[in-house]
Amino acid sequence: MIDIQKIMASPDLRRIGKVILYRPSVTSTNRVLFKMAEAAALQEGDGLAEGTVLIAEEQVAGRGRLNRVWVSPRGKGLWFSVYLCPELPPEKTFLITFMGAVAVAETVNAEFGIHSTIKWPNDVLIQGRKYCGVLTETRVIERKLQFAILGIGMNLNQTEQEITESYGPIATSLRIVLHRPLDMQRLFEAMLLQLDGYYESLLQGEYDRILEKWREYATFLGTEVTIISDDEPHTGVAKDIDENGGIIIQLKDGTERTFYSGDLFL
Ligand code: BT5
Repeated sequence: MIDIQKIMASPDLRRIGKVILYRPSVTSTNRVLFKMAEAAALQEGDGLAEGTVLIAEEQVAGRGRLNRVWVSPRGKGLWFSVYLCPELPPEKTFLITFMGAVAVAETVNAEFGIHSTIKWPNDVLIQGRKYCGVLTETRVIERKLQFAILGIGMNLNQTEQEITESYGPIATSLRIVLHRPLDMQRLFEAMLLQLDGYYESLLQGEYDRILEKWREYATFLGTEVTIISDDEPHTGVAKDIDENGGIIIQLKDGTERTFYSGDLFL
């Protein structure tokens, strides 16, 4: 369904997408690529080029944060992962997730002239409904990041019925928003180009470029939100993100609290 040779031959890609592995069906692209990266670290295999992408037509055990399920039906979306080895302090790996979300929002908005927004920490939404989730998994040894697997799942071609049957009105697909089926090849290629560009910024230490873009899309900043963290709801105004990607919320009693995990309700 996707001509990976054509993308790999693109002269514009520096790292991400120079090597693309394609599988009809996997458990989870994150899981499979993580295992490949571990094997490469132990030098069991032939090594793995930084920026290698693994894309699958379907995932039978796609996952979200906290081992939640990420539903990834065959041919209905882009389900892929990228192998990255940036020199980054472990507490800055949130930038990889942010970079992924920004690249998705930017690509989709430019391709289709629509307005994606980002919801902390890892969702991309249209009209308030989630069509993309990002999951970064890392291997850290002695406080050093060995590698990161950036996983991106984008709902493209599910119908309204298929989406609402699975998740209700909180989710959507680009097909629902655009009222037409999507050309995966074109979108995937455009996605990898954006990612490759932002990854170069990350490697150059241009964290502000990523953070500024992220804030631009994070339209919930400055609005009242509820975060459920450790099973406790907290309501207040989302002020900003801190230097380690935590969300700073001014609670109703006027105090500010920073959360590093949780689910945000807008
Ligand atoms: C995420 O987790 O949003 C991260 C999703 C990352 C998926 C990619 S696909 C390629 C790579 N390989 C993987 O195995 N994973 C990555 P989280 O914020 O925890 O959201 C998970 C929640 O989103 C679930 O509990 C469901 O409520 C909902 N959900 C599941 N599948 C969905 C889908 N296809 N579209 C929208 N929402 C979904």
